[in-house]
Amino acid sequence: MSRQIVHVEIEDRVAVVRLASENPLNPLTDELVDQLVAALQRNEADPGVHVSVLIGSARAFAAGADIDAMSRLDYRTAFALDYIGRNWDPIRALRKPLIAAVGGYALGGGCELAMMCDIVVAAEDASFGQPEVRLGIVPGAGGTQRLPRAVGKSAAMTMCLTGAPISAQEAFDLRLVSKLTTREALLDEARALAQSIARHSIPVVMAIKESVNRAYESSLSEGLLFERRSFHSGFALEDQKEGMRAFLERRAARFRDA
Ligand code: CO8
Repeated sequence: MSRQIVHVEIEDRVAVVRLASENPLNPLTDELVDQLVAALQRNEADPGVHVSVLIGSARAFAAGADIDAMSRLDYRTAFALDYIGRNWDPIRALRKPLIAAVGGYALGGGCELAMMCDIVVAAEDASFGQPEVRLGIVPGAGGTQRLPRAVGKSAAMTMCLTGAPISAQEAFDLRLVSKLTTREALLDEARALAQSIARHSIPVVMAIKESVNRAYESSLSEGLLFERRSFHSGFALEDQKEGMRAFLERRAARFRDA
């Protein structure tokens, strides 16, 4: 049996998923990503988990793909085995919210992994970068696609073309990060945010994630139609009745699916 390098703790409907490779820089080896995906898929299937928080080590969220393994890769193998697609695409398919709590390095695939999450919280010591150009490759897990959507073309081009990292403060100013905190408070802040989501009705939370993601995948009119239908279907839920009744009765909602 392989050693466990991804650890999960569940409390109050929030799962904290910790990347804990032997190398504290958390190179994204196949072993690490396979275990990460397995953990996230278990959370997805667990009705006791509403939100996951992904965190790395004291030194790094993740310092990118495993350069040692990539140095031996050829085109035939990369294509035939669907390198990256094979074990990264399932992360994209997750329907429950995933929050990245980034401290230390988030480079290459590490930055891309953070961007695959729904919300990014960062500690002041975090740095984000797409250094692939310095290794003679193109980013391969969304760096050229999610980064411009997050920070705009000019900043994304600068990061991808120079390979130079940006600080947590710069990432916050560019809106790559939505909350900046101290290193000590990183996990507590991310967990508090997760809990404030987890107390809501889970089918509604999942429908909202699905609808926001549509904004990246469709035209405005298609996205608005998708949202409208999702909104209409919400009236079939018991939790809609409870949420509105609770408001009118001036009390806290007791959602069935919270
Ligand atoms: N892969 C493999 N090993 C790594 C990696 C990595 N990404 N990063 C660091 N290491 C290893 C080093 O080789 C070294 O090993 P050893 O102790 O055996 O010599 C050990 O970790 C410590 O590293 P450093 O001595 O370099 O530590 P420093 O504190 O001096 O520097 C840095 C830390 C700045 C993070 C530095 O290690 C670094 O620049 N790392 C590489 C960062 C990088 O280029 N990342 C991008 C990789 S390419 C990529 O991610 C493509 C994305 C594709 C999608 C993802 C698919 C999985």
